[in-house]
Amino acid sequence: MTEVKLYGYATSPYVRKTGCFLYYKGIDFTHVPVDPTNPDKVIGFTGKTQVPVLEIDGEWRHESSAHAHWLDEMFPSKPLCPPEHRAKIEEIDAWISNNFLLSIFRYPIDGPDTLQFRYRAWRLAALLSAHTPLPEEVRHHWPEALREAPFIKVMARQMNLEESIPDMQMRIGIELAAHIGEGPYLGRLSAPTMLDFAVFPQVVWGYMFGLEEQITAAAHPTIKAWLKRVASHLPPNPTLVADSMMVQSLEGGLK
Ligand SMILES: N[C@@H](CCC(=O)N[C@@H](CS)C(=O)NCC(=O)O)C(=O)O
Repeated sequence: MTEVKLYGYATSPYVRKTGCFLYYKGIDFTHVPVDPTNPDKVIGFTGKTQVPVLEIDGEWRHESSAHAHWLDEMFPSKPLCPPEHRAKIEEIDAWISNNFLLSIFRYPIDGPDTLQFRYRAWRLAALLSAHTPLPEEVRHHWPEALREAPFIKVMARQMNLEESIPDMQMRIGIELAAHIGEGPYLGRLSAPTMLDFAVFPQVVWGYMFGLEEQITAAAHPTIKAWLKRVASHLPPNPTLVADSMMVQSLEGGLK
């Protein structure tokens, strides 16, 4: 039987994305948690500190979007990128990578040092600790650690920091709704693809794991209807965060 492993921490949107690819395809896999403060211990074999790492029968690869294509080669049923839609999928995937996913890291770059930011960062450290326990001292300084993370500083160079954070969030919400359009799935496609699974877990996980009170994006009727459709293809917790840390159900958030 094919052995599939996904190395990474669930606080990474890219790890959650590859995780949803696997869940959608119904592939049996092992999630191997990685401690972001000591990644070498588990993924030292890659020569890098980057997650996610997907391993299939001893061969491993980086890059979440590349994982979708590799999984389609290895497990063709339920394609994440059907060849007939490849051009459209690549175009929207570039928007997801260069706008939607990057925007998740904006707040630690130049957001104000509010109590809300600190609570969020501390909760992220708690969610990590459920898999790879972090020392109390490290957890306490997680807000500062996020602001100083070298890979987040690299991401900052790819963003337009002239645009205010509220304007960026508003623009990305509008662009997401436009990419869904009449649906039923992103790109107006008739079945879910890698695009839906790249976005979906990021929109819902904060509600499920104590980072936000509401699924904020679900305030938009087009996005809410799309979230319900995508959720129907995934397990109740498709995020890779430990079940024990769940505080609100996805089903409840989408009522
Ligand atoms: N383009 C990559 C981005 C992966 C990425 O940036 N992962 C972050 C975690 S969110 C990471 O591993 N950062 C630590 C590092 O690069 O050392 C992908 O899609 O897989």
